[in-house]
Amino acid sequence: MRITTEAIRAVEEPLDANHARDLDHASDLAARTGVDAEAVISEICRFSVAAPSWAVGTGGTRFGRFPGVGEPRTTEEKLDDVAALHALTGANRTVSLHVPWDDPDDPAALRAHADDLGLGFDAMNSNTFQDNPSTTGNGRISYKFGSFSHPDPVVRAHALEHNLAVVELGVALGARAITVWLGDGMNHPGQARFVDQFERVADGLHALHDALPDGWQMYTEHKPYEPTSYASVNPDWGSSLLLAERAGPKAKCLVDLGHHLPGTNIEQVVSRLAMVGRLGGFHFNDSKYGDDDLTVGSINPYQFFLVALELVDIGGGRMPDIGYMIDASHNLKDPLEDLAQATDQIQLAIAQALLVDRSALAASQDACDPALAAEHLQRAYRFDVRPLVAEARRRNGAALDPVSTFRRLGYRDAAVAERGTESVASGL
Ligand code: RM4
Ligand code: MN
Ligand code: MN
Repeated sequence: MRITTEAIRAVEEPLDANHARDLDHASDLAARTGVDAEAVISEICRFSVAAPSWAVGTGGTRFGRFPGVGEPRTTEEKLDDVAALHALTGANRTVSLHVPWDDPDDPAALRAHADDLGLGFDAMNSNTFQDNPSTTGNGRISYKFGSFSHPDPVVRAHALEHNLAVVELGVALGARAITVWLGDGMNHPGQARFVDQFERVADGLHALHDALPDGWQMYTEHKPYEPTSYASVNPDWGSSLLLAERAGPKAKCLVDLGHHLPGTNIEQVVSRLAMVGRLGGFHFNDSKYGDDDLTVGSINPYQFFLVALELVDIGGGRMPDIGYMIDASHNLKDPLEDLAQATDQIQLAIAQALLVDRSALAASQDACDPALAAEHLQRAYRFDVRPLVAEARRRNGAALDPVSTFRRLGYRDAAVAERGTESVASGL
């Protein structure tokens, strides 16, 4: 089933009158605080965030997985789901693949399918955190003790080969970036020398960097622990920056919002990386304890607003041109509903960040007046930007109310009819 603008409009017709009233009210309020609501709406219209192919199926934990129904059986069907999501949000124009969870036999056909759906391919993701017959030669090679950091050069060479194959696939699909998140590290103190592991990873990433086609970027993604319980080779933004610098100019750092130790000031991390020209992209999600992959904005919406504020600052009043991806896992919700909620939360935070009167904020900073600065932030954060975001979606041909409209359109029932109740999507 394809979701069309016409079908959305038909289902949402009863919402139109209230939406128009809410939009007028929000525009008036914005004008009174000196902000042009139109500028906010048009920036939200422009913004897009990639959907992760691994999150259109139900996620699991190490204690088990409770699959949903009508899950996509192939990468093509994952794209169909992302197209449905994009029809509802107007803001998921690309999909980020994860290889070999996605391992298309015919990349040209997959690209044609994406073209037909109006989708493009965002950063590719490699996977050397698991052994997989198609990448590790049916058990001949194992990443049990690391991939790029492994003491055995044969294993390291395989890890590089896999990453190069991911880039090659990305080229065929029209992608322009690869995200490298490694499970490498130590589960036990004394298992390896920190410096040896780091140097090997740095060498591997450097080799990958030098093989990147023109116009490509690579993103190094840090994470403090898991699957390593003692030390990850790339645990924090400082290490990520060192690795990116060692790799070369096409390497930048990716910030996954859930990959920080509790209490880390993520917006400051974002600022630092941007300051040195190495902020490459984001994996949006939210976190209570660790890498929980919870829905964006569901735990720390204020922190997320501050991150968006930093981004708008970096972009000089717009979202800067870097890689934006969602990285989430949903054990209980319908994955498409969760991704629609995540996208909505991202749009809301950007709209709030755009509502901050930047010159007034700068004046309060120069005047050493933190109380006034707080007034500016709170005024924007407490502003109900939902009508502005809904209007941006409507102008993009998408839904005022994505989740309700998704339900009314019966997309999941149609997917069950086509795919059955037993299908299990590859991924987490
Ligand atoms: C990791 C990390 C990567 C993601 C995998 C599935 O924790 O967030 O970005 O690709 O999970
Ligand atoms: Mn991630
Ligand atoms: Mn993660």
